[in-house]
Amino acid sequence: MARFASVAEYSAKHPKPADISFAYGTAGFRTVGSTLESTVFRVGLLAALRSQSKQGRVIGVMITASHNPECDNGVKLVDPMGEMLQQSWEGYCTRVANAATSDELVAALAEVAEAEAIDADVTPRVVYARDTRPSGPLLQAALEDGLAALGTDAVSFGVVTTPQLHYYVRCLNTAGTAAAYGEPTAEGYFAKYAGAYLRLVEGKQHPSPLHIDAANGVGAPEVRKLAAVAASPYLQIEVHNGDTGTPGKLNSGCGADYVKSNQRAPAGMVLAPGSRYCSFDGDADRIVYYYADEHSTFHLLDGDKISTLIATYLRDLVVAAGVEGLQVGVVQTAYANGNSTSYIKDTLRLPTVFAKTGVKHLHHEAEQMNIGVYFEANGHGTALFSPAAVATLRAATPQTPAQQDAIGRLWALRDLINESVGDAMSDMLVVEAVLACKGWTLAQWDEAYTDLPSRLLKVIVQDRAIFKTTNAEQTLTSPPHLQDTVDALVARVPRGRAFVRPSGTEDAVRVYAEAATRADCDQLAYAVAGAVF
Ligand code: NG1
Ligand code: ZN
Repeated sequence: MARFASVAEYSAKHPKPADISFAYGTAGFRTVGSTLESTVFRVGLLAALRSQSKQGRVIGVMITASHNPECDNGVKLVDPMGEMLQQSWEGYCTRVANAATSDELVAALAEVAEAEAIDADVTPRVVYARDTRPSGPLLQAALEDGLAALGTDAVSFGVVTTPQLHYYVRCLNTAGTAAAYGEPTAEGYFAKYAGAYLRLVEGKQHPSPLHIDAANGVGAPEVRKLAAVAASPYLQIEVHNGDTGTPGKLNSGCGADYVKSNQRAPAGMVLAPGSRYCSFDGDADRIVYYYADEHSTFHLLDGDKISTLIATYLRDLVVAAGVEGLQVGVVQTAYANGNSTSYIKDTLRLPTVFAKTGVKHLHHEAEQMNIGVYFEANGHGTALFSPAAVATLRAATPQTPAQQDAIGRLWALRDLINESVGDAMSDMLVVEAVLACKGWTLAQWDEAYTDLPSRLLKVIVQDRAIFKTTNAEQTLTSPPHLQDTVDALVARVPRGRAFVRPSGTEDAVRVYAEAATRADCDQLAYAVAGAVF
């Protein structure tokens, strides 16, 4: 197997820990950073094979553990259009990561090469980046060995956000085509999004400064660069939790996941009534907004609120544009608050579907729509314009200045949205633009609907593999009869809803419940958790 001749030698530098098995899940590989060296090395090998299987198109590798604690790390592959790795390759990743010896590793690689009929003469092309985690440099070095072992043409983008890497991959693979996405450089990224934002807000009132909790992660320096490129009174930001240099601070008591899970302001931020606040997560692919009312009560505007805001604005523009054939739809997961779903269906009158947890599933559903908005409740999402929608817009002939304005805004919104993946910076600009266009405060945005009280619990079980679901993860098919118990508990509570699913990123089972009142909701959540345990 001449093509893998160097693998054993490189692999000896990155031995697999004997007692750990790795699994490529919803977020790639993710676990304690110090245990991941062999896995990241092997992801380098897989990225090279993936690129060869795509005739040398550029594949991305991102080293990050997102909102997880600083000691964790992770790695995931990015496919040519900037989307998550095709699901059929996840099994290869898991097999290759778990090969016990160099011989087994080479055999596992050979199996992939054969199954995918990979042409060894194609030069693999890979780009990679990492977040600010302390384990990042060592893992990056392991990745570089994996890439070198297969003679990869590889380029590092250094320390950037996850969505920036996705953007670069898409730009590189679409350069020179009709679908060219942008310049594959930091300048290109900032210029594209800042430019589209300024087109949308021009002539509107200047917004007050936006306070950003950057989770002490890579979003902090990057959003400062974005604001500098925009250099405009329309984008005044104040970055909080922007310390990427002090060990232990990443995601600690701050960031989008903390704010969403705890329903409270992050460390280091005192909310002044009337001001606007948002939090990124550690790799800046999630965002949530929040504010304090005049009684200093905290209000969260999560992914569901962001998705309904964007869907509302898109729907308004589609109507104003007077163009036949454009249709906005919304994709949610079972974690979407029940009142957001009712609002989309009954008030906005837009089609909505549920997908399984994990953005790749939402992305896939949104691709089936004409204009698809998708968000997880935790703030991870974006919107997609289908080729059909783009063709319709291109062919549109406005009859009035108002129609022309609406069509121009739809184009600007499309440019402002990172279509490859959910992106905190791009989503932030979309929200800011919609608020500026509507002249809304966060409280006015929040008026659309009131969240039902909800509770998310994590239950540690002996074997989460016995928990199997169907119906976009809302119904258990195993263990036997547990779903009947959940149904009976739900039936007792007005507006009750609950489901149980195994986590794809942690060794735990998640229980979600909502109900008309906080007391009923909590009682339901704990009763279901008790049944699971
Ligand atoms: P799991 O661990 O499968 O629940 C979590 C999030 C997902 C998604 C992934 C990837 C919740 C309840 N779950 O998945 O939405 O973001 O991590 O990061 O927020
Ligand atoms: Zn993230």
